[in-house]
Amino acid sequence: MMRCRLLLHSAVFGFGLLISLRADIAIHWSGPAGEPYWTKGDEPLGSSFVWELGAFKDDFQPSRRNFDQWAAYWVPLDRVAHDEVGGGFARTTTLRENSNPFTANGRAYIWGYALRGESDWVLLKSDAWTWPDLSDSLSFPRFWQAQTAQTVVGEMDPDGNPFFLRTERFRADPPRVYADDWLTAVFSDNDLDDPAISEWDRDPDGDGWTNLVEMGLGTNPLVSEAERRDAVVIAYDRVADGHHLRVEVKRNPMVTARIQVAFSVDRTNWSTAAEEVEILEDRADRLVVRDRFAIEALGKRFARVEVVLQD
Ligand SMILES: [Ca+2]
Repeated sequence: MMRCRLLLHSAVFGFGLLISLRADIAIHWSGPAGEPYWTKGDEPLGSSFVWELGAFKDDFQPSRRNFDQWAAYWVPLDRVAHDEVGGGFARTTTLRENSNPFTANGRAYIWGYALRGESDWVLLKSDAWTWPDLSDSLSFPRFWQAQTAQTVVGEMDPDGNPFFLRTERFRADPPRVYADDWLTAVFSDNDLDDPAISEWDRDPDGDGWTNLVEMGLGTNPLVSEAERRDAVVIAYDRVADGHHLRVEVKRNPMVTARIQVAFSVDRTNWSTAAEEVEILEDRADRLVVRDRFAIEALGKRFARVEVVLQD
């Protein structure tokens, strides 16, 4: 009797261990190497073309008619630059949670798009590309290959002649890009190799704004422009108890950086807390805040815009 109970315990333990080992599922996703990948203008895709594996949240169904809304619903799980030498792309990533929109049996897509220049896009889907159910101990790794997919936009010619995939061109913004991709898009390879130019805290155009700030506000880090004068506007709002600083910031809607405004009385201690900073407008392309304290109450007040890198 005693022996039987022990066996049962070890069996339960073994089952629990099996589930925890299966909780992460590998997804291998790729487009074949050595094939011609072309832009709509019949140019070979370069390394500023990226491929993302992801899904659309809120059950959004991407189509040619609603292309201008894709970026708002898109959530990437993984991304890779196009291999302009070998052609194609290949990555292995891991699904760790069935969080929205990577819900069990939900549809996966591969979206390829140009980081700069024209909006050249390819969107691939397949009935077989559904997210694994991580609670199912029998889920298995996925192998998703572009040549087995259908195009939502873009043209595919499975025999690879004259092209394997060709993009389509849209008048719409691509999804938000990550910080490192912004660097790749705005700096040349030589600049990227030179930390004195392309590190986040550098200011190659000498306008007093670091590269990090230029990214967050969507200005050009290599050209000191007049347009930046309205990238940050500081004004006063007259409220009952006096004058309150109002700061309006143009945000770069294409990047994942966080933008916030901090206030200070001594330029040493800065606060972004809600007790001091009232958010008046919080949009992808614009942030407007107001100081909760009147200048008259504190004597003086300073404001600064902070750009914080995010994954
Ligand atoms: Ca600068």
